[in-house]
Amino acid sequence: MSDVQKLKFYQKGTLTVGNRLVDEAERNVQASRARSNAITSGHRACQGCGEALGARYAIDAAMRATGGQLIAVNATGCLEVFTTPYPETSWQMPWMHSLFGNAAAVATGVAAAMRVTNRPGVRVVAQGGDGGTTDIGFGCLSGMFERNDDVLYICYDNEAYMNTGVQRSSATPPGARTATTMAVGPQPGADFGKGKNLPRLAMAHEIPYVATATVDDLHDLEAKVEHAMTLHGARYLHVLVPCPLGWGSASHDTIRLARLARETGIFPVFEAEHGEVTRVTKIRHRQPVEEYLRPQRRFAHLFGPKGHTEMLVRIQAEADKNIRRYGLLQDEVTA
Ligand SMILES: Cc1ncc(C[n+]2csc(CCOP(=O)(O)OP(=O)(O)O)c2C)c(N)n1
Ligand code: SF4
Repeated sequence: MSDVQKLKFYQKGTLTVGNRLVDEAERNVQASRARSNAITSGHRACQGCGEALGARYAIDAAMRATGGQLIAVNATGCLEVFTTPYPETSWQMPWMHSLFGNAAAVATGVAAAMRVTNRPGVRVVAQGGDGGTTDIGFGCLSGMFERNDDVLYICYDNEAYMNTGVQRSSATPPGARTATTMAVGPQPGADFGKGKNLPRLAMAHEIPYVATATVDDLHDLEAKVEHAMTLHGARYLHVLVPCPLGWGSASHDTIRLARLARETGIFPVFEAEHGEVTRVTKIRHRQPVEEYLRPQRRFAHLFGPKGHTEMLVRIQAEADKNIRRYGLLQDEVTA
């Protein structure tokens, strides 16, 4: 069988091509003890991908917090696809691909395996997109919360099923155009009054720690991951990660949009312990929602002469509700 191609899993060796083009002796492998980045260069995310940025900072922070004693379980989705095109991987850590909907259950199993094999120092992170988390994976996640399994679950929320062509998820905001919520009819885009607020659903389970973050404040994201790794039991981190492809935004606007989501009140940033909000990130320069919506083509139908002012008013009202609910303005007391 001399014509059978020998395949091994290699980490990518250069920025632009895979390790397959490098001599075998020069290839670097996955399990380097000297690794410094959980996701190394060479992955295939779109330019300006908020998910790649968020995952890199979150997992690196978890690696630091655990002295590298970390296993990651990854639901199917963009993050999994752009980091692990067979037979290559960008992960420089023990990393498992679960099914689309069962990352929380697989992570529970990994944590149990560490416990019964007497390796309590090895910690577990599960991660997935909003579709894998709020829709198909929600049952497994709720079970993980209810059992208080020792897992940090991180949802990278780009507000749609991006990997399969931008279909609506239950985290897609009202008014947003996706492949399944077209910009047609009297009220174009995704419906109002539908969808799930996962951070609040996680809080309802009264688990030890729930937090939200965005990729505009990476120190805050890192601090929340590090804090989460000091705790045991079920923990949930919901990170808003703009997606240039699905949002129709410029690659260089990823950080700006994440900041505007926070500064408009559309995405409240807070921490909660055992079901109670303990800290919020105040809005320093409050912005109207138009500032956030306008640079995104998924909301283009709301603007212009044939726009939908009444929908903008409703979206502003939702942001205002968040501001009141969490006390997001500088002079307000924490909710
Ligand atoms: C049971 C099942 N149904 C559908 C799919 C196809 N699928 C793979 S990834 C994906 C969308 C992932 O969306 P999300 O979880 O939001 O992550 P993103 O790609 O946006 O980061 C879908 C529908 C699948 N892999 N398994
Ligand atoms: S489609 Fe969106 S989430 Fe997926 S790699 Fe591109 S920018 Fe990132």
